[in-house]
Amino acid sequence: MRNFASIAELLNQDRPGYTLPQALYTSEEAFRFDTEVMLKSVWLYACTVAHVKNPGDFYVFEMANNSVFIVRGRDGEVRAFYNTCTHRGSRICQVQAGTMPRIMCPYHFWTFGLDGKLIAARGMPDDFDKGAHNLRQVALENCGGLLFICLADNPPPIEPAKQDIAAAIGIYNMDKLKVAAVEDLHDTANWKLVMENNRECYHCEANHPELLNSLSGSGFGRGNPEDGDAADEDDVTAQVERWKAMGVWRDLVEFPDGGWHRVGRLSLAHGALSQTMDGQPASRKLIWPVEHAEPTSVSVWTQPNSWHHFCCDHVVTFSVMPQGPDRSILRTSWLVHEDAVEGEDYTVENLTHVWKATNRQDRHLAEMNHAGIVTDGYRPGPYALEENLVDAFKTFYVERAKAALEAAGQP
Ligand code: 3BY
Ligand code: FES
Ligand code: FE
Repeated sequence: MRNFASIAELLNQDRPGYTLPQALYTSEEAFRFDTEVMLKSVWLYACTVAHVKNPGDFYVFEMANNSVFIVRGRDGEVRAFYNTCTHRGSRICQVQAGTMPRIMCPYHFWTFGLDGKLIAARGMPDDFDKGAHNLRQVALENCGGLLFICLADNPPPIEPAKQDIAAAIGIYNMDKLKVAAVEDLHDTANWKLVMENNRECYHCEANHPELLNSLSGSGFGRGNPEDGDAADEDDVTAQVERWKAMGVWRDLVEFPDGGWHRVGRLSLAHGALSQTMDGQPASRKLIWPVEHAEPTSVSVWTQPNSWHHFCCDHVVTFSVMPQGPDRSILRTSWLVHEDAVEGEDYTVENLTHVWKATNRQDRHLAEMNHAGIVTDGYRPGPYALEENLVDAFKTFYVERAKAALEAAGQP
């Protein structure tokens, strides 16, 4: 591994309760460190089981120089492989997503089973050992339908977060969903700023008219009477009782024990039943076990690169993929019931409207933030009280970064 002494020094300058030192957001070196060390030591959200619904379906996750594809095998298992051929290293999957009966490298047509085993390689010597040239597998875990990968040789433990996430979203049965729309937004901002922006609603009131139809401010959706949105305390208590009685309640947990997930059931504002412009479900086929819609969503946030909202009728899922010191991709996917028919049960326009608008507003905020941080005048600034989850993200980043350096013998 390269020497990252300068990064270790910057990490030691980090001040609790404040934003990071400038270079950790902006420098080429910090980006190399993030993508070569820090982000390889954690679980990264890639896509859902619905993105690879049938045997042969594949989906590509890209981070800086690394490209990994996720593919469903004939046995129904979902696996992840580096997107590089074991012959002379060509990239294999050339497009974002698709279906293939076998994995075939487009260069010299070495062919692999959907389980990564090399099946055919033309013109090799008699003593060629096919078994020694299977595709290189990447660790993958299925948390209730959300697929996480880890580029470490020895991934960190994923329990108990895995069970906890699965328990929270199991009622939405992701195996029965389909992807209705995907959008990639290219942000001219460091990935950590895209993430920090997601972890607070300090900016929401002034920036997100569409989202505020359904999302109440404080606590990311928990009704707060002072916001004049969701409901008053009594209503929230009554809602919780109702959802408990329906068997869909879920207590909020926030990054327990330095952990990497936050999950909870939240109230939607103004009685909205879904994150849509008119507050009505975007899809007529509900995806939760209750026959009618309720003003609530289960939301999942994971460190360091994802967040997800499970409404009664659809799921929106977000993955941040770092591409350069000031370039990040935000990939958003909208999922509906597999039986929902476009044009009849839902329209993509209505389904995607709120988050397409919100993502553009958030892109602008992250880009503005990055543009200010690169100036000579930037100094780490203090987090507001309601930016506690930005602080949690930053602290996770610093702690995991330090641990990864230490593990590599570079304390
Ligand atoms: O989607 C989210 O989780 C956060 C909450 C509020 C603003 N934001 C985009
Ligand atoms: Fe893949 Fe040659 S590099 S077949
Ligand atoms: Fe926002």
